[in-house]
Amino acid sequence: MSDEITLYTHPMSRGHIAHWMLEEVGVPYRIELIDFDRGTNKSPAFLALNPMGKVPTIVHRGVVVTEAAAVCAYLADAFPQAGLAPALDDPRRGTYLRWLFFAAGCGEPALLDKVSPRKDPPPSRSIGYGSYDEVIAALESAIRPGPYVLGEQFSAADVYVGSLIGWGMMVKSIEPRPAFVAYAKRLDERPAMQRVNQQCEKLAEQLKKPG
Ligand SMILES: N[C@@H](CCC(=O)N[C@@H](CS)C(=O)NCC(=O)O)C(=O)O
Repeated sequence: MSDEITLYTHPMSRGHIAHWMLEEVGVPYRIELIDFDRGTNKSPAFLALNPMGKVPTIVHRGVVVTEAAAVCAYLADAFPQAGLAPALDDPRRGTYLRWLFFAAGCGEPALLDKVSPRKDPPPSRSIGYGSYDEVIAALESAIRPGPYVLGEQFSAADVYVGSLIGWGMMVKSIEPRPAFVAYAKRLDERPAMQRVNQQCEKLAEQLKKPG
C-alpha cells in the first residue's frame, strides 16, 4: 500500500481545489492528468476508482477520496502538522466544519443555479440552500471580519470557500463585493496557489498536445 498520494485532475476543473490543498499541505504527490475530451474520466480503470467519473479524485494509502470538500477535510486531518484544521477538541472545529460543508452543500448548488437557473425550482423552504441571496449573505458573514474563515488562522475551509468565491466571481454568479474581492486577492497571493496555477498552465499545455 503506497503512502504516496495520487491526484487525478484536470487543470480547469474542481481538481484545482484538491491540487491547491495538496500544495498547502506540502507533502509529495503525483498527478494523473485526466483528459475530458478523450474521455479518460469514463475509462473502466478510472470508473473503478470513482464511479462518477469526476475529478478531483485522490488515492492515499489504498483509499479513494472524492468530493473536493471531503478531499480538503481528509488531507487536513491526515497531515495535522500542516495546521490546516482545528484539532478534534478545539471549539473552532465547529466553525471550520460548518463553513466547509455549507460551501459544498449550499454554496455550490446556489451559484450553479444562478448561472443555469432551473425551470421549475422547488420552494426555498425545501431547497437545502434556501435562496441565493441568503447564501451570499451567509458566505460574506463567514469571511468577515476575516482575514480567514477562522479569523487569523488559514485553514482547509478557506481552500474550499475561497475556491468557490473565486470561481463564483469569475463566472459572475457572485457580485464582486469588497469583502469577496479582498478575500480572493489574499488567497491568490498565497505561494501554494501560485505554484498550482503555474503547474496548471503546464498541464493545460500537455492536454493540447496530440496524443
Ligand atoms: N461533487 C464533485 C463534483 C466534481 C465535478 O463535477 N467535477 C467535474 C469537473 S469540475 C468533472 O469531473 N466533470 C467531468 C464529467 O462529469 O464528465 C466535487 O465536489 O468534487
